[in-house]
Amino acid sequence: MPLMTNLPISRHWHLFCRVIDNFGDIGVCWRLARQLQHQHGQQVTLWVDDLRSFHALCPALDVSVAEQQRQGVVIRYWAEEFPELTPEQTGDVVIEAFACELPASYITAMAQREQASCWINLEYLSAEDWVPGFHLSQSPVHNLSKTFFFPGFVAGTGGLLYEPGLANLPRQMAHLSARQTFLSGFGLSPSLADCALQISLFAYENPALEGLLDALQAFPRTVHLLVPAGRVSAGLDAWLGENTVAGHTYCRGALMLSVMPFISQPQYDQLLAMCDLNFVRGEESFVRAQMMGRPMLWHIYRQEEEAHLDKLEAFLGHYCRAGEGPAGSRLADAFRFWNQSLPAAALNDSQAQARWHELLHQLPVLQNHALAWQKQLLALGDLASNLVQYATDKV
Ligand code: TRH
Repeated sequence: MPLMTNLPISRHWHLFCRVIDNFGDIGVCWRLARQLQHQHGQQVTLWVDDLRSFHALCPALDVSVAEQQRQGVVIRYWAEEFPELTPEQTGDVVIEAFACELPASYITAMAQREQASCWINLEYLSAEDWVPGFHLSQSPVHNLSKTFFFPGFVAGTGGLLYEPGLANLPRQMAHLSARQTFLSGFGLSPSLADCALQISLFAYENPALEGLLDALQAFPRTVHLLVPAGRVSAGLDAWLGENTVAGHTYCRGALMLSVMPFISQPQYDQLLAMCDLNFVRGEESFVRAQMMGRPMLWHIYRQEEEAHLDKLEAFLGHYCRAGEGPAGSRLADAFRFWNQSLPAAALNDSQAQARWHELLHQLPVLQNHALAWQKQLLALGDLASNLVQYATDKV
């Protein structure tokens, strides 16, 4: 019997990524590029304007080389001066990530193709109600049409970015020996045997950090907090009263705090998978924790005029449904507190500490909730497959 394959016909995909700040833009694009290649057999070129940020997620990248191949994906440095491409050299499918605006010469070349490219603007993730209404909307540009493709949490959106097998990672990291081996790779050998909980922390600068650390220090059981170096590091140093160094563990009361370097994307996945609770941020780490079925608390990317708070509430409206009663509303309040939308003044220090402790005691319930939520998201199909299905129908 011939081997049946569901792979669609291989097209040439060009992904364009401008790194605005942090790691989310390239984090999404790099993951999508790999998935299109590995899972869907597509030929992928990723144009990116910041190889240094990319290198943090993918240490195998050579930042001094303008064109290279990594994990089956062609990576090209998107310099200010864009090379002249012939129409045939443009992509069959062209994705501009997060409205990054393609080079004018590239659009001109695309417009001269015999068979029109499928041109897609991949949008930022939002749980707001208007998203399904705008998903797959079209905008005419010259003689071309651009499609707005929205990831999302509900039917009628493009779903979320995750690959098959991701949900199995927590099981693989559940064994003590797997976690110890992982940590020893970063020079860390804390005593995990007596540790009740492991928590990862990835966040922006956050005024609520001090209260969280106070609460962990005072927790009745040992908590292991793992922190990749980054924007939260200064807050840790201030609280600890010393300059933290990656590869070291600091003990304060019940808190065992291990500092890690900024790790590669697959290693970060392992970290999320092994923790009982993950503090995540932005877009990509936020989605990873959800698609692994792990409890998480989100530090949302701040926007002008507090626009991010509407996005936070829209997400909480789905994630912490009213039907879940007081537990759901307490969980929503924890998100609000972490994002300062529930003002710190609303809770005094001991109330805030009691809330954190309550949340930690609730983790088994939150774990069940995370799995139920993951199941709901899985039903939407994954973003890369949804994109392939949409685009390959067109080209
Ligand atoms: O870095 P982020 O805050 O990214 C973004 C950007 O700021 C973007 O402009 C903004 O629009 C968006 O947020 C909302 O957070 P995010 O999205 O979680 O991306 C982080 C990436 O870094 C993700 O792919 C996981 C990865 N990562 C590692 O590879 N190693 C690490 O050690 C850590 C902590 C993260």
